[in-house]
Amino acid sequence: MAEGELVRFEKDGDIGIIIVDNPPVNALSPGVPQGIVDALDKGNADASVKAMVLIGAGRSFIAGADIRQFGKSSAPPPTRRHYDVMDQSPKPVVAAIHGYALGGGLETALACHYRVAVPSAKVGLPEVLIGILPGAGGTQRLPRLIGPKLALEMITSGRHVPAEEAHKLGIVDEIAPEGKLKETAVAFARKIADKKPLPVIRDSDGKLAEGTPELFDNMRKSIARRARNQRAPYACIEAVEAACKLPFDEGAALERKLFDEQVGSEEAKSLRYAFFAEREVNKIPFIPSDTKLRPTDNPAVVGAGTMGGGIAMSFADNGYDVKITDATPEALERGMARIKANYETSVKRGSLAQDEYERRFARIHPVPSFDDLSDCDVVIEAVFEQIPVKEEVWKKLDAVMPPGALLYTNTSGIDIDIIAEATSRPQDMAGTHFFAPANVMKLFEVVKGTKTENDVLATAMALGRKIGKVSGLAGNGDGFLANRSRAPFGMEVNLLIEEGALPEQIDKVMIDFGYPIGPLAVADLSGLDIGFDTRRRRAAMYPNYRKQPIADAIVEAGRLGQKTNAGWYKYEPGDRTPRPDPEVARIIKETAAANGIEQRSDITDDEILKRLLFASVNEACKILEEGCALRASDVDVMWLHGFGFPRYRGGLMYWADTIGVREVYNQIASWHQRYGDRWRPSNYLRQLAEAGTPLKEAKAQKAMP
Ligand code: T1G
Repeated sequence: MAEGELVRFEKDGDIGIIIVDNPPVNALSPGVPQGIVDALDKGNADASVKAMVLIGAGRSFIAGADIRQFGKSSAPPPTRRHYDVMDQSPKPVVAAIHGYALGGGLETALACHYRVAVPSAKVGLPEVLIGILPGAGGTQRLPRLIGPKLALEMITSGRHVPAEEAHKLGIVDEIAPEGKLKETAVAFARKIADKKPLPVIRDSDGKLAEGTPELFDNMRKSIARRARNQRAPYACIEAVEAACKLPFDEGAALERKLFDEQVGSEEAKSLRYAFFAEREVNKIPFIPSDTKLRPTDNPAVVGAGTMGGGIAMSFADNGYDVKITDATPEALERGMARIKANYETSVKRGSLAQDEYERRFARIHPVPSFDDLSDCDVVIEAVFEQIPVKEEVWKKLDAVMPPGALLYTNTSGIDIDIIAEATSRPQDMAGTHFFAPANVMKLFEVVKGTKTENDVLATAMALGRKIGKVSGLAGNGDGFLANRSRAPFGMEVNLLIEEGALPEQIDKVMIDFGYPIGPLAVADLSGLDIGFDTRRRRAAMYPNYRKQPIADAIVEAGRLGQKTNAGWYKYEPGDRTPRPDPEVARIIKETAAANGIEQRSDITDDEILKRLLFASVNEACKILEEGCALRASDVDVMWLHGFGFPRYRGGLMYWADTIGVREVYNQIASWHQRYGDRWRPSNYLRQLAEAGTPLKEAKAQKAMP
């Protein structure tokens, strides 16, 4: 094989083997499609070849088009696309699938005559997740193969479908034993080599009759909430609908037209940015990539409260047997009952099968004492957020955990070094900060203590991914990265209310912007007493902490949120719909008057949006200045997975670039003049503005402490 040869052709007797070899995921980078065409021509021209097998080298089949090429000026489309050459191949081609067949990868496999896959393989058309639609016949071939209804579900969700299910759906013709893919595919090819006519999907339209207008209208209605402000999901539906109305080539031409319109859109660019930001966040420059990870096979959780229970569920949901303990048998019993109730709610909602619930619950092992953790290799502490409580627990854990065990704390803001010093091995400690509800929220904030070893950090980052989370690294400091960058957002919400904005106005602005739920309704959901306690703690820690009399008055009026059917909104019993409450408007007005706060009536939606988000952009720049974040795209990943920031906007810093770094800085500087110190611009932000450097390219200005 010539060096760098992306596609090679080999023979196994009378079967031609086409091998795509473009690590890491055999993307259809420049040279790959042409390589496949050349190999097909070679096989078809070779009289000794009766059939061919297309297979990926390394860990996967083809994971799609090369996303890095999008938006780059690419060469004119090839006259002979490999999909079409495959269609017209006189000799059968069998796709042999392992790892992933996604996007252009599955479209390539659908252009083959047959598909064989190992059980661990996954197939899908996830283009909608990066703001586009399948552009190489997927919206035309898949509905012809499995029917428009199932095709619509796969294409509008972007779901990765496991091979066994794909076999049931008729996408995969045969399941090969793990590790025996090539030989099974070759045997399959030999078996069907003389079968005529060849099954060419583009010519089969038997199932398209199922594609009624109701089907497509219902799909449009069903995605309306999650596809708000987006175009790609609707373009997907339009293309599949065309498959049911138009001949293949015309449908494919419409698909291509929609694709070309979408690939350069802001929506697609933002989602591509998010895709690569989620890959970049895993790379920690100061940790050598060959750092050996410590084992995390026997996890334990200390503290069976809401967070501890959710953490234990995250482990169980991802196949781990996990121990859990608490200070008293009663507390442990309550914790296990809460976990059981959470699972039963999911079963009732139909989002979890009864047998799967039982399997997961059985993996959570309540143990009466810390001594029972002596065989665990990782422990996550999730006890009450008070230093003395943490110190007492860690002293006990230090005595029982085996040498080299990983000591992780789920604190959301206490100085990691203080907790670490409660043990004799601070180098083995790091923060692993989950977000509530811990078994649902994806963000897993790994916090570096001053003495934390590199392998302890690297293992934590990997552990997060193993339990289905998105790991991101943060430096130690008040609120670490995520909460610290969000705190000014929360402060501006409360101050805008003081100045005269109503909760429903603020929430509408953020919902229109793309958030699933507004910040005030979120506060009601998690309970206003949490914010109240945090403000009390901060006022005690920071003498010139800016008190928030109105937010406090709401709580002092006994309005704690959904749990009291009254908070910033009122709630009908059993109904979670936030309803504006004139009583809140009265409390706001009276408390403002009582505190001599002048209220304005000219607060615009634009001011609300920019004050909330610019405040956090400014703080994120300060965090980068101090080295407590590695890069701006990490901030964005944390906002996407920790705070529900609308994904099709890329993230906080990426979105701010759509406004422009200079305009953001100028606005912040003018608010600094108007509102004082809380709007003091970050020096780093000023430098970025002066240099015109996009915020998404901002990087740590110091080594992480
Ligand atoms: N293009 C370019 N690079 C890619 C890539 C792709 N399609 N997929 C992965 N990579 C890189 C990734 O950036 C990372 O690089 C490395 O591979 C490992 O990825 C015509 C137009 C396949 C499930 O949307 O979902 O086809 O950081 O860390 O967790 O209609 O990657 O190491 O430098 O994610 O094991 C459709 C995208 C494209 C699939 C593997 N395909 N990829 O996950 O590894 S559009 C997709 C994934 C298309 C057609 C249209 C995942 C994965 P680096 P990783 P992983």
